[in-house]
Amino acid sequence: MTSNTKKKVTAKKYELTACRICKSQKLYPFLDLGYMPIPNGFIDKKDLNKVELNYPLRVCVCENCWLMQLQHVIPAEIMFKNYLYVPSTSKTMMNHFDQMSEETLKVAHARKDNLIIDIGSNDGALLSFFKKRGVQILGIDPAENIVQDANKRGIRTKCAFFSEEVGIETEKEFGKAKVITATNVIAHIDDIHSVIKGIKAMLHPQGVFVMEAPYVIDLIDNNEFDTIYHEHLSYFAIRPLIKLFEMYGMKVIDVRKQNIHGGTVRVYAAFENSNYEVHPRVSNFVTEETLKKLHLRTTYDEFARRVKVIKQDLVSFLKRIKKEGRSIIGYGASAKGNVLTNYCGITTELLNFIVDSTSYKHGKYTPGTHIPIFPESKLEKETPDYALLLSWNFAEEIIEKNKKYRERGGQFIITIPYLKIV
Ligand code: DWN
Repeated sequence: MTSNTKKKVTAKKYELTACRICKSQKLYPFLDLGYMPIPNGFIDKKDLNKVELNYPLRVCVCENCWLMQLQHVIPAEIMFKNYLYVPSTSKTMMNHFDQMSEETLKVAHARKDNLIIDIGSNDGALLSFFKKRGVQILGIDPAENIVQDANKRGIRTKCAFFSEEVGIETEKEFGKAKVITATNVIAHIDDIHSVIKGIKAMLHPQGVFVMEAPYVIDLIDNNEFDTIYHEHLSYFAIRPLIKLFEMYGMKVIDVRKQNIHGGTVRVYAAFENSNYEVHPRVSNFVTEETLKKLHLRTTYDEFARRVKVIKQDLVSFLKRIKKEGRSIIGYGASAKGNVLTNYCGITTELLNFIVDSTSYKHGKYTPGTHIPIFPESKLEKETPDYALLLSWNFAEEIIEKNKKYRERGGQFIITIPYLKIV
């Protein structure tokens, strides 16, 4: 393994002193995943010996509104200006976005001349389905490399970090939006109050804002600790989100559970004085969060204890089969996979390489652990004994597409919610 010179970064990152939503200073730290590089900081071969910036990855929970959140904030520019994650390589995600566009247009009673804005639009995967349904579209995303591609493919996209100011200028330029979407992005933004003010500025009085984010109950119940990384500043429950929208004269009108990314909530919000009724499902989520004891420290302490057991079980299993002379690779060069390998100290001493479907990542190396990334086609020619599924959230799709590898005797190692071999 190339020596990974861990440099602890002090400049520019900052430590949270108050809750991102309610500003309470009662923050309870409960899990420390150590210092590690940013989760999508894939490295070119020529840079392998350069010093890598490592940041603390510690989680706390606000004891006032019970928002789970990272204790340190890494500057967004470092993580998102040049971004290597795109959702469109997954059929599961594309089917999900297709269904989401259909559902949101129905909820908002949108017409063809209505504007739909997607915040954090990435490669335009979601907007492409809105465009197919004939409505006007606009993306907003900070990743210069991906925005360029999106515009080339006819997905009109502004390159910017979303904020109140960007919302105001976007409304002036494009008018009010009947639907504003934000999938896996609100959890990534530090100044969440600025974002909500920006959304208010762009939203039609009878419009809906729809956000998707991993659901904290699934994260805790399924031990999804590898979804805790520097990009994800907040880990949402519904109750703190209701409080956030109420601060700005908005209401959560519906919450619908989704199976993607290890368990996600699709949250609909609208202006308090709009025509939308609040669906009874909303209070069911709040009740469930009380039953799951999200308001007690022990819930988080118990989760942290399970994380340590999963790490021990996985590392000892991998070391044992390696000692028996078996070959092991990784499948899916995901951000969560980079957290798992860095937290567990899994390097090329255990995984020979990782295969991935994202062309941007081929030929690069994982941050911190420096494992080489190859196209999935490498598995057509080789049959390693085991593939550690680093993108377990796409287990069904990945296992299905690798029938031949499994017929040749290859087996998948799945770590979440507990270690199992399929
Ligand atoms: O919030 C975020 C989530 C939505 O996506 C972002 N901040 C970053 C990113 O996290 P991730 O990289 O853990 O997400 P995924 O979608 O779990 O990553 C999947 C990885 O697996 C991609 O690199 C593509 C790869 N993959 C593959 O190699 N073969 C995926 C599928 C479905 C496949 O068949």
